[in-house]
Amino acid sequence: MKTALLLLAVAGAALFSVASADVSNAQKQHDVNFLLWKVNEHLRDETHKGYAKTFDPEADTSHYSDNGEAVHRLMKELKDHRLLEQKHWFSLFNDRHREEALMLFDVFMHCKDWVTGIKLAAYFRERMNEGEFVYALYATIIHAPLAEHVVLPPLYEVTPHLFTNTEVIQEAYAAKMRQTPSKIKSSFTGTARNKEQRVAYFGEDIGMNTHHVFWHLEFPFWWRDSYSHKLDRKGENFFWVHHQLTCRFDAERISNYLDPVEELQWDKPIHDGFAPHTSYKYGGAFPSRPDDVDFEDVDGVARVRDMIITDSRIRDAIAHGYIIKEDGSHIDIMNDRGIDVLGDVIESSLYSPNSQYYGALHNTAHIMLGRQADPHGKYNLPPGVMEHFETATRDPGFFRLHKYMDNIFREHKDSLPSYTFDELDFKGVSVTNVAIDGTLETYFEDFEYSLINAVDDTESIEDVDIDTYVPRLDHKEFSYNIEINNEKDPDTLATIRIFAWPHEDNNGVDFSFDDGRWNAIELDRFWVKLSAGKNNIVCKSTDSAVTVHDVPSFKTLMEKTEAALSGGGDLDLHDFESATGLPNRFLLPKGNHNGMKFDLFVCVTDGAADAAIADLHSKDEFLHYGANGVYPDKRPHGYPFDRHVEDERLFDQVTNFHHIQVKVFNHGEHIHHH
Ligand SMILES: [Cu+2]
Repeated sequence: MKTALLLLAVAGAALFSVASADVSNAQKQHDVNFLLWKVNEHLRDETHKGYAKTFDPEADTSHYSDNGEAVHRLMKELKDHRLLEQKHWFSLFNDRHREEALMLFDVFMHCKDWVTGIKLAAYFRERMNEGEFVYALYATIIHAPLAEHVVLPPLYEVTPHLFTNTEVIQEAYAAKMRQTPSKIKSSFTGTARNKEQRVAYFGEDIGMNTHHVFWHLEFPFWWRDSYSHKLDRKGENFFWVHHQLTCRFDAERISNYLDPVEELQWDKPIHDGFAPHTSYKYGGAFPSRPDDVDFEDVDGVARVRDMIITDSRIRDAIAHGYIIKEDGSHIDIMNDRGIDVLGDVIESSLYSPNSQYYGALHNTAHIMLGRQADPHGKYNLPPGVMEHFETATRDPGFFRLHKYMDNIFREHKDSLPSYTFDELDFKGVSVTNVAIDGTLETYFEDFEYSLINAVDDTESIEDVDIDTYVPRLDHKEFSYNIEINNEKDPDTLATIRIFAWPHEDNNGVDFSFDDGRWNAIELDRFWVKLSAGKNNIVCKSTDSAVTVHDVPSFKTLMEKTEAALSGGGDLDLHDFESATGLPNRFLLPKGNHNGMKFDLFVCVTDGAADAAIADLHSKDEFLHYGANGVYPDKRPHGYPFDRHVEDERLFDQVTNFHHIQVKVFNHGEHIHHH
């Protein structure tokens, strides 16, 4: 049985915190469905329409935990006509856009009951920019205790423009005009002449894009604890989620006989250009970037020189082993906690102890890279793909930028002492065998999603089905079969950590142990209670704690909700409540025809010492990366491979670790449904 990597807080102080037992989960799901359905059109639910027309948000401030302070602020902006117009692009990295979206989020978070929340949502949906509205509502549903059981519809069906190629969207508009049901084929952006195209299935995967958006929604850089609570280990999570993307992307590249990613450098050309083939719903096409352009200063954002200064201040902190706070005092980073502070500094989030001095390397870098097509604003181009979490990973520059930051993190991790035998040893527990049941094999399968929310329509004409299908990487099911001998007491709590890394690079040269372990991909992490003597633990790939399953389609979600509402039945969508995690389909890198070699490690450590919360084993929640509460594992992410390894023989001597070599195959299988 799995234990949560993160547990939900039982109660929250702020938004929607008063339990309203009179509103069923099905009703809540209905409300959210209809608030997100065709967000660029007017509301379609009759009750919501009524709210939008007649509700006065400021009339009764007893519904708000802040006496209506947040709602007065937003209403003043609205009445003064200062808010961003509708039918205009929205970017979270635009300071004013973000400010407006967060004003709405703030209103929601101070609302004490569900019905008032829905009245507000209906009211502002008809009046605020659609992008701001969607962002604020998603953030609210994720963080608001009262919205706990609500499932957010797949983002690629709510705002399909940010996930779907322009050519496909154009065909969808044509199909709508002709009222012809259509299934349109989606292809990745480049051609075979572009080697980067071989790994486009990774960066352009709609599930991967959604994962990236959700992670940044769970751990927003703009988060203030006054919204409700502290986001535990936010900075370290920032490092870890992007580190895993970096390692996984490199494993995909090796699978496809490509060199690992090279890091971006501010004073060197950006080697790979990018043509996004993606357009805003409003505001034209995402800008392209040719190959080998030099970084230019971006007016109103930063000079290249500023980036280099920020970079060297951060590297100085790593070399010194401390961060200088705004008041001049020091925070020691030469310990397990250091990575968390450094993550806050590098992103930077509002948790950064000194953004005045250390800047906002990651966020500014995203904008810098996003603007290289029009750095001086001469052509009035909208923001680039790097300025949206939905689209950023499409650009190969994203992974180069993150490799650059990952190397800064590595500089810090490498400055910490290696783990010793005594630290790693779990005396009395040994892993006697590890085997894989089944084969490690990947394939592609077409996946269909609806574009109905991409196109304009009128209420008087019936919808026709307009779908697109796109190949997605997936793998066959397998299990880890782990034999553990326990000489300690029965019921000994143990943490099981499973990692794998590519054994050799694309030229067939073996990675050193120290480089290999830095590239380790986390496959699973969970807690078990060991019986005395022999234990045989079988753990399925489908249950991995680092992955999530596909959320049902928007249409299915609506059908299930309406059926539950009219039949009074239960709406059981529990499995989909957290969408934060890599798609389970991506658990294994693609591999190749000959079988790509991986070193797979199973590490069993002392669960009682690792646990940050009590009763770890009995918790059945499954909220990986989640946000509300304490992270259950005290160890740093990546433990025990997060620190540099001086002598790899140690990892053979520790009997509670076990290592096997496996191969991941891909035989070119592609399952079509058309
Ligand atoms: Cu990111």
